[in-house]
Amino acid sequence: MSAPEIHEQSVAALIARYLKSQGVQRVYGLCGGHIMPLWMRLDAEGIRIIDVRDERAAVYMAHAEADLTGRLGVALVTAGPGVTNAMTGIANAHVSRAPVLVLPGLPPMPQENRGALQDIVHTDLVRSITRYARTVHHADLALQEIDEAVSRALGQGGEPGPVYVDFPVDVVRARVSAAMQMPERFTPRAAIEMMPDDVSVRAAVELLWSAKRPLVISGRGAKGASKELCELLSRVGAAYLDTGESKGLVPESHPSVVAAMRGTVMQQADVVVTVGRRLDFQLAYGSPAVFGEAKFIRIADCAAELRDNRRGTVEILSTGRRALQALLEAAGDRRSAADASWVEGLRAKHLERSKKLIHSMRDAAPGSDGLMHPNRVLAALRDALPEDAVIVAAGGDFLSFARVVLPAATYLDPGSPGCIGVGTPFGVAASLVCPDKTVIVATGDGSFGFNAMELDTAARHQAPVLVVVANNGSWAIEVRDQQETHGKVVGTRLQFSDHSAMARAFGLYAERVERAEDLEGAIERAMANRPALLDVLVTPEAVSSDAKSGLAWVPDLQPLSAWDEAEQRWRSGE
Ligand SMILES: Cc1ncc(C[n+]2csc(CCOP(=O)(O)OP(=O)(O)O)c2C)c(N)n1
Ligand SMILES: [Mg+2]
Repeated sequence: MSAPEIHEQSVAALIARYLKSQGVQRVYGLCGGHIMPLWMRLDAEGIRIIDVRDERAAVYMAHAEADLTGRLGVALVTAGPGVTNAMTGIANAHVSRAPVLVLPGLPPMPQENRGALQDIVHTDLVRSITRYARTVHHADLALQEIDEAVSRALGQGGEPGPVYVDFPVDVVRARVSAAMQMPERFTPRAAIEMMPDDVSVRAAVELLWSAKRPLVISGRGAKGASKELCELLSRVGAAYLDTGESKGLVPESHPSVVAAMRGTVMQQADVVVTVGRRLDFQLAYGSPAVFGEAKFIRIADCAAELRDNRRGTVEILSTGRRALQALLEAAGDRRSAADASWVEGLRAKHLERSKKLIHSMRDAAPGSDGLMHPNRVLAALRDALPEDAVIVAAGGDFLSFARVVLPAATYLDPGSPGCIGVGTPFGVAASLVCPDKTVIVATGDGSFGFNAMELDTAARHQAPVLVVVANNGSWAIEVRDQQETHGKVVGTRLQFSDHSAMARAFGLYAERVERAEDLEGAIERAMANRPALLDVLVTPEAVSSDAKSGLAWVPDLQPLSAWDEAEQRWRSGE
């Protein structure tokens, strides 16, 4: 018997129409019989299928799409190994709180638990790394289930993040009764905005406007609140630190930006406001060992960002933008007690350090191996990139260098999950989502290897991305840790492989760059011929700030050596 036709009223057709009604334009996936009915119906609805070379990359791409658009990202993966391959992507989205819908297939129900092809109980695997993980056994419930999953992914009523709904393929082919195709299911929900309560807002204003050394730190939950954030910083006269989750919200020209004084400002602030930001390892878990006696004001639209690690003197459960608006309104023209000279002093030092760094990058000395310093590559990229470029950074040492110096109006990196292979998939998706912007991936060679095959996806879909590989022939940050902590280098060196040859094999424009003086021309040619790759030889001897800080050896109490020592002293009552 030949395979049945996929009917207009089938679960597959209705899910495709549902996704279309939600504004989904692209789905990232890797084919397989268990998902083919849905795949074909998505195509029939005009939803573009970006077919990738590993399911993990499909989820990374859906994640990047979600981060860049603020809307749902969708990945379609087949049963069994399709799902297990996707799991790193799902876990990454889980920690990053990215709204991603993962749609896999399952063997038909009559073959369940009989040793069917690709038969694994997926939901048990993904439950702990998703907001919702269900198998749908009845066609009539398909729309309801997927609608619930999408709402949860978008954080409507909880923390946003990945969700998972799978369907045995016989259910995907089955028809949904006309009655259960309720039109309400196809109406996209408006984004839910949570308003802050007046009592908390007044308490926050009292605390913040009385602070002498106020500091504001933003994260995921501050997205969309750029205007309000800038206004609050100006009105309060606060210092500001961004984090990878929310780069670009406050322009570098704003007098509150003191990024190069991160450590100092964290120690000196007396009131710290977190806007949609977890106090995770990047912020020393908010520990008094690092933040001293500072009081916290926590603003967030979900529990994870509201009170993790430190309670706030004031905690405001609200959409970030709404809370900031309410603070500004409640404060009226009240004068801030902030010590203007404190912020001005930090800002002056920040500018001095940043200027010095940018200036010195161009002349950064090569290693004893004669290979150029990674900062030479980054300086050349800085010069060539438009201000609104989308930057994707990944790597060990190279991420540490790139994070600090590349312009970051829009910026993606492995974030707190530290998932270093995301570069190329994030970049491919970004270049499809933002075709009018220049998208570059700045990646270490080790990190690049994980998903290097996605160059093929870039070529097939003509995704106009430029991948720049900092080729130091090693997992350099780990090499240094071995040298300094263990006195022996083992299993951390790679080859100086020719990644440009590999890229050309997939049909990309690519060059290998060995000398600093060739960078400018190579970048210009690559930019004009995207998708493109530059394989730039750099010295593994360059020591990044992450290497110096002790991040690589993973101290017991805190992520960085200095914070770890401070934490030990504080805990022992010294
Ligand atoms: C998936 C994953 N595997 C391993 C690690 C550990 N790790 C962190 S940085 C790093 C080295 C990265 O090497 P590369 O991308 O070449 O950058 P480099 O340090 O050489 O500049 C490794 C192995 C990780 N964070 N994530
Ligand atoms: Mg490397």
